[in-house]
Amino acid sequence: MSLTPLHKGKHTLTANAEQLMRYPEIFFWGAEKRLLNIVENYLKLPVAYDSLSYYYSIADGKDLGPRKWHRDKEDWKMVKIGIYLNDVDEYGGPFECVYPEINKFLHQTVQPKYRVMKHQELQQHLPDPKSNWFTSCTGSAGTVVFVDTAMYYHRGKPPIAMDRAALFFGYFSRRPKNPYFCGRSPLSRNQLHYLSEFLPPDLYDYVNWKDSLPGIGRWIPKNRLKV
Ligand SMILES: O=C(O)CCC(=O)C(=O)O
Ligand SMILES: [Fe+2]
Repeated sequence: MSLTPLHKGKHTLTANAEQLMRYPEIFFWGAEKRLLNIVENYLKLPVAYDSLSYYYSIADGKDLGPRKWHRDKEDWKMVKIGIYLNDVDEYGGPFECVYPEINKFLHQTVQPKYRVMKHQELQQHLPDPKSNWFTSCTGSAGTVVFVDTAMYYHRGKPPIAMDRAALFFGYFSRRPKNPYFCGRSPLSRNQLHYLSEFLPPDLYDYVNWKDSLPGIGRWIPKNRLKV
């Protein structure tokens, strides 16, 4: 992906549907039964697989978009599986997540709920900003991160030394709290139907979970994540 004039000034580039459809094996990787079982075990509910997003984060140090501390709004609990496509050190935009104790404190104190905060701002909410309050997931290319991005405050640290390429696969329950915030991947429902035809038949409902939403739920338009 190049920095054409169209991309200039953007902190994060994403792959579009056509680019993702060129490599369906990436989508299929996220539909592995072993991964779905891990997610189901955590959610204790039937799982929806919300496909994936590709983020290419430019080393511009800007504290914007998913680089601000936030919680994802799709469901009460969810799982994201992130994979780094290049080595990521502390200057290369590691994924970061607040520790459980502090996260609990933030749930109790931050208003409004789901408030999005720059690093400095979140620090002001902490009882002891100098304490160890988050984990930083540095790792080599191929590192895999499992995280509940709905329950836990998280961010991609703004990269300053090196661009960071990563994939994020999304999972939540089949009856998510906010269908409007689901479907973050650029793939259309038709493309998801098409891809799921190549999967074992018992996986069809994981991918096409929207088909079984009651009422108008399934017609709620996609709220594409803008980064
Ligand atoms: O780019 C990152 O590391 C953060 C991504 C993120 O917030 C998400 O996928 O929910
Ligand atoms: Fe997020």
